[in-house]
Formats: sequence, structure tokens, C-alpha cells
Amino acid sequence: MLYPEINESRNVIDLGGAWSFRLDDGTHGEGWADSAFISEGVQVPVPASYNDINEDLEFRKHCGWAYYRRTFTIPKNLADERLVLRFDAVTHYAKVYLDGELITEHKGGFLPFEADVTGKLVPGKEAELIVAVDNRINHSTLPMGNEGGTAFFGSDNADVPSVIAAKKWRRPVNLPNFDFFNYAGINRPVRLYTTPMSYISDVTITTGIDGSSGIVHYVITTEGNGEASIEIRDGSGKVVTEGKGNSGTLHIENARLWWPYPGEPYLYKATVRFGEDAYSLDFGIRTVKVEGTRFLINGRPFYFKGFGKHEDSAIHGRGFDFVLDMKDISMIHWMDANSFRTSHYPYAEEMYQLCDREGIVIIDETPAVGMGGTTEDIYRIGNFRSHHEDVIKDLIARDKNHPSVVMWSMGNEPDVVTYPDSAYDYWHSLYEYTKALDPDGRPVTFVCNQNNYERDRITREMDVICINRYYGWYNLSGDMEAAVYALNIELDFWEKQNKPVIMTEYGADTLPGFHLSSPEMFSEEFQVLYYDTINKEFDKRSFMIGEHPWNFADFNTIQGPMRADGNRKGLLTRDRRPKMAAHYFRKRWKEIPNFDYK
Ligand code: GCB
Repeated sequence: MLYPEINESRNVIDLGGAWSFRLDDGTHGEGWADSAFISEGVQVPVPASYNDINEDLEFRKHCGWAYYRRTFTIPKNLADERLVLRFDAVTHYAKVYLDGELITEHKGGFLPFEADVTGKLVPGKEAELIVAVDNRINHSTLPMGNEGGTAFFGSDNADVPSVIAAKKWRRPVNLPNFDFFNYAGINRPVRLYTTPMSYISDVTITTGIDGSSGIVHYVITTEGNGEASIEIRDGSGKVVTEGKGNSGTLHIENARLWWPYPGEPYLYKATVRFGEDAYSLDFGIRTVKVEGTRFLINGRPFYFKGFGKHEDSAIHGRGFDFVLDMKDISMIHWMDANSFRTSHYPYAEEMYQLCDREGIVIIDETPAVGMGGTTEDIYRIGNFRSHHEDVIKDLIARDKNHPSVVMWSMGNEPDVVTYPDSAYDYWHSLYEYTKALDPDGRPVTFVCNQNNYERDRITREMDVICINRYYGWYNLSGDMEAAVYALNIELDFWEKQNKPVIMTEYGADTLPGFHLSSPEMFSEEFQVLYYDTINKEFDKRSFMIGEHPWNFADFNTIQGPMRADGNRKGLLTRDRRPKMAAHYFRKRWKEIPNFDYK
């Protein structure tokens, strides 16, 4: 799906701002939308999560539908244009009403969807837009919520009659089976864009390298009548090659490649035309390949220095925050990192555009997190397979042209159950499904939790083995000698698989300003000791091709006995101030080059 663009043939109207908002009061039911009821509510900003905008506790703990409303009039001079309403992300389920008519609905809170409203939205006449949003999570949603009242943290499952009775008695609550706050609402921009009536609906660009030439394969998908053409310019605006027709292969002599920073992340601009329509997108020429225990970018072995991240900030929640994204890019450069994983859901498209330009490498993850939370086999009882496929399809459709995206992650840490046949069949076939979809043939992975790696049959089949391990934190807590002993036993196992391994998560909760001369858990000194001890082991193993500490910054999560004011494993605080460990990594990563380190 193309990102909305303003250019010679297209217009974009931003529908952000203050919208009327009301939480469902339980009397109206699914998808109900009534102007008067909503208008009596409060004003909230769009885009943003609604949870931290209002002091009423209901905003934070709401479970169910909420309603947004606004009116607008578009200019009469758009009368001959095709009109499309685009929602970049509504979390987690949306029903959209234009002047009372349900025009679209969408499941999944982290990817865009659109509705063609040509003929429904009359230029010059006021229109009413209502968006009903459902934040409920369960065994059919991604991310997944627990059913049956099981809490993620704590010993809520105890066999205590009064607790069991209270869980049945209480109002419905969301019980995420994942460790980040279930921020909801219209989290990303809402825009109306125009195209001519005959238009470009998609563009796919993949690249290759042949000696000093860049090879560019393109496919232009169109609707209506016209001739398709493409023109490619270099950074100075000079046309370097052009082609005619809906698909083809072009060559750029002496091409400049896209390299991760501090290499040059060189971008070319492709401008595609079809009839009256035009669309431009930036792309980079680069290749990605796994060979033995190496991850090759442009044929050279790359080492991943970076983080698991979140889209999370004070007040905005998971709402699009461009200022924060830019700050994060700056901090990534400051620490000499070169990559991150979009744990645990696709991020806003603007972040990928920044990473293309800034030379930051992305492992792009779906929202398949929290799969489990039940003592039963989730693959047999859950109803989520087709949704998972849709999400992968839409993710690749959205992000396929970004040079920064070098690998797809199908999901994070399904509970324990990577052993039975049902789990194997699920992930194995999903891996093949994902592989077949990507025109760029990127490696595919899935991120495995700390489990019995000897019994696990899925992780070892991935193109890159991605493991989250908390030796010294959740187990062998505080005992770094024992932690390293255990880690090495496991690394000996992975060494035999002859595949590249990235530690996609490891970390320790740390309270900024809490100092100890003899490092123990939660102190800044312990966080440094933890990382320094473990990193020394990675350095000895040539198949370990990346380290992603968990997490880039502290983040908000569900309340519970294991979390005080969120998850505190950040190298940075939530407002992006460095803890000691950030300085430690900054020094370490300065010494580790992007390429040929291993
Ligand atoms: C994990 C999860 C991540 C959590 C982290 C933690 O394994 O993937 O979502 O936040 O552990 O801190 O417990």
C-alpha cells in the first residue's frame, strides 16, 4: 500500500486535530455510533492513544468500544478527483462511518487501511466521520490477550476460591499476554488523499548488484486507462535511467549503494507515471543474504548493534510522535548503534522513511506477540491463523520497498509451545508463506523466548536464529557467574546449527540514579556488569552476529507486582536520558564496525 503523497497529481488533507470522543458506557454494544452521544463526551487529540489523555481512570482501564467523531468539508475543486480515506493505524479494531454509513472495518491495530469514498464524500458539503474503536484482545487478536481471567504478572492463577469468584464477578478487563501497555485509539494519522480517476495503486521496486551496476526491477500496478512509465533520478536530481510499461528491469551504471550509517545510505528517487497520475518514492540499491553463519548486506558480513524498541512515550502513549522518532534516531547514532527490531508490532511508516535516509537497519516484526496465555495448545484452540497471514501480507505490502528493512520477524515469543507438532506445523508453514510473499527475498525469522532449546523445533529452522535470553535476570537472578555458565552451554548448542544467531533481547531492570558499589539487581552498576559479562561471551563466538539489548528505553506496561512505573530495562529513561549502560554501549559500539567484525 502506497504512503499518501502530495505531488503534481495528488493532494493530501490531514484530518488530525481535536476530535470528540466517548468511551462506550456498556449500553450500546458493538459498532454503535451516535453523533449526539459522542458529542457529549470530551475532546481528544488525533493521532494519539486515548489512555493517558484524561485523568479519569476509565480511560486507562477501558475494555471495549470507544467512539471518535469529527466533521469536515473538503474543497469544491476536488470534485473530479478520486477520494480515499486512509487510517495509518487504529488499535485494535475499527469501524468507520461516513455520514452514518459504515464504509469500512479493519482488524489489527498497527497497519494502515483505506476506504475509497469517491461519490460518498461530496466536495463543498460538510461530512461527519465517526470511528468506533475496540481495544479488546483475546485468542483471536494479535497481539493476544488472555481469556479466562489469567493475568500476565503475578500468581493470579492461585487456587483461591475468593479470587476465582472475584475474577468471575468483576467487570470485563483486558488481560494482555504481553509486556507493554495496551494503548488504544486512533494511534496514527488519518488523512484524505486524492488521485486522478485512473491511478497508480502500487509500486514495487527490488534491486540487485552486478559489478558496478545497480539493477532495478520494477512493477507498477494501475487502475483505469493510461501508459505506465518510470524515471529514476540520483540524489542531485539527474535522470539516470528510465523505462516504459508496467514492469521491467533497468540498469544504473556506477551505482551508489545503500549502506548502513556511517556508510552512505544513498537513495535514488523513482517517479512513476500513469495517465494523469504520478507517484515518487525513494529507494536504495542493496542486497541482503544469509550465507553460513553470516548476514550479508551488499555481500559483506554485517554485525547488528542495536535494540529492541517500543513506540511509547509519556502522554502520547503509542500515538505517532515524530519528534520522538527523530530523537530516537539521534540517540541511535549517538550510541553508534546501527539497527533495531520493531518489537512487537509494525511501527509508523515515517520511522522507516527516516531509517532509509539515516542508514539504520530494521528487523520488521508483526504484532504476533503473547500467543499463548493458556494451559491448552493455543494452535488448536485459537482462531488467529488467517489474521496472522493477513498481517504478514499487509506488512510486506506496506514495507517491501524500504532498503532499511532487511528481515521479517513473524512474531515474538509464543509461550513455551514451540515443541508440539501443532506449533511446528503452524510456524513452518507460516515461514514458507512469508518467504513466498516478499518480492525482495529477505530472510525470515521468528523470535524465540527462553525455552528448552533442545526440544524447540522451530527456531533452528529460521534463516537467522533470534533468541531472547534473560540469564542473570529472570533466572539465576543476579548471579552473573552462573548466568555465563548457563549461557555458554546454550551457545554451544547453537554453534552446532551453523546458522547466524542474534541475541534479540537480554536485559536487566534498572532504576536510574540507584547506585551501588557492589553491583546488585536494579542498580545502574548491575546493568553495566550484566551487559559487559554477557557481551564478552558473544565476542568469542563468530556465529553471534548481533546484540540487541532490551530495551532502548524504559516503557509503560500493564500494572502488576513485577513492574514499578513500567518496564525499566531501558538503556535510556522513558524521556531518553542515558543510564550508565547507555554510556557503556556507546563506548563498546564505537569499537565494533558494521562490517567484517566477524
Ligand atoms: C521478553 C519480551 C518483552 C518483555 C521482556 C521483559 O521476553 O519479549 O516483551 O518486555 O521479556 O522485560 O520481560
